[in-house]
Amino acid sequence: MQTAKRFVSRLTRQTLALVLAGGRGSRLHDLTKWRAKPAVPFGGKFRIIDFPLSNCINSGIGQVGVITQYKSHSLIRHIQRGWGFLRGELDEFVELLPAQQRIETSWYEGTADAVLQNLDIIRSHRPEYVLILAGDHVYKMDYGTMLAHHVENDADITVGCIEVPLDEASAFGVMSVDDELRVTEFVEKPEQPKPMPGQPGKALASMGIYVFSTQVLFDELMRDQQLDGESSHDFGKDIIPSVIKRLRVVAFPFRNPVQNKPAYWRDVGTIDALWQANLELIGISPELNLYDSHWPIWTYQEQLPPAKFVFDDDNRRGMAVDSMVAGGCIVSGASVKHSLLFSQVKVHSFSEVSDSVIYPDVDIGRHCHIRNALIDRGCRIPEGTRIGFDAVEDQKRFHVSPKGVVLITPEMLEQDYPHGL
Ligand code: ADQ
Ligand code: ADP
Repeated sequence: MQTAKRFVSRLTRQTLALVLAGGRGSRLHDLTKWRAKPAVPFGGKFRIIDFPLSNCINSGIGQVGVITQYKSHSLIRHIQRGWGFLRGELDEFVELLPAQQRIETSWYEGTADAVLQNLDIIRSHRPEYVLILAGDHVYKMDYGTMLAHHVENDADITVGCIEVPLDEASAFGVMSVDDELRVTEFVEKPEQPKPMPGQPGKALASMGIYVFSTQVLFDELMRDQQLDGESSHDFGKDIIPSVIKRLRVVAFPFRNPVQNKPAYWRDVGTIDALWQANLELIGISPELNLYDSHWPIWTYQEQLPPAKFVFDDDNRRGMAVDSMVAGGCIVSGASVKHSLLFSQVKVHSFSEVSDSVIYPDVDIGRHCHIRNALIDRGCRIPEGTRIGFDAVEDQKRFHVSPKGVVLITPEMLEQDYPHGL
């Protein structure tokens, strides 16, 4: 046991993690108009990127680069404020690697190009392994196990994978493996994904996370660079499919060892998925447990006073049930049900909020009735507003998702962004 632990901790110390955090996440509509998807708030006090970053730290990987591109201001600020606690003198860091046009003049193209642009920085850290991660997935995973799998299987590249329903599989890289988990086929976003043998309703999807032995990464990036015009310089589209026959590419199935089923992993890429994944956290034993002290999710948060639930001047109760409420919130003479309130949300008298996700600094005026909503940071909901009761009305001002979640942003309310940034 001790030997196994030492083996893994040696591997994690020899690893540089690169979190790709530049994607636009366009299916999140106006939520990603001003911020990159990894900066989208999640879980009451976190941003999505806190999950892969916390996974790194909890796995013992202290060397982390975050590659940013699209609308990175909010993301950069979050990381600078929240992730500066690592010990530089112990060679631990979370380093920001913005698009710097380090090579030639190109802006980052695909994900492989984003890594190539930072090759000199990667080289300077002299890692044995490079762990490529996506900045926009919510899950808790011990990357040490994946690294051990990579080394024990003598792999050149290891691809994290998870079973997904066949009808959702065309959103992913879909792979086939042999009995020893060697990847025999990899098709990026196939129109007709192949089911897993013996499991007609499932496909094996790539999680878009990879362990590369460092020299293999360098060789393949250089090879891909030569293919200008024929390659979009993307790991999923170009690099992985092109190396299956030449190199030893191994799959690492991400499973929950205790329950022996695929582990919790969400690409909260749509308004519906984001709303649902947030509300799922409220249940008594959600699949994603944020209260697990063995796997803390780190983040930046201002120092805030406790949430309070108060009687208003007319002795009307302020309450929240079946809900999660972050610091600095005040619910006064209003009722909140099955909802998630991020920090500093105010709900005023006579209002009712249910089945909703409310991002930080939102003010809900008196006599509002709100359900099935996702309200973006800083919105001031005017007195008497009704949301979630009449889709035709809602659609005139807001965005209504296919499953009927109403997305509201300050712009839709014709309000300025409030915190003067
Ligand atoms: P997608 O998620 O569609 O598929 P992509 O949009 O390239 O792939 O995003 C991958 C990650 O890289 C995201 O975290 C994104 O934010 C980031 N990113 C994208 N372009 C970037 C750039 N130029 N600079 C920096 N960061 C960038 C991938 C794989 C699939 C796999 C799914 C799993 O290609 O095979 O199934 O992830 O979600
Ligand atoms: P924050 O980190 O404060 O949550 P956001 O992620 O909400 O910031 O937004 C990212 C950046 O976009 C911030 O700098 C914010 O000021 C800016 N922004 C957001 N909405 C608007 C808007 N409607 N007009 C101009 N700038 C905006």
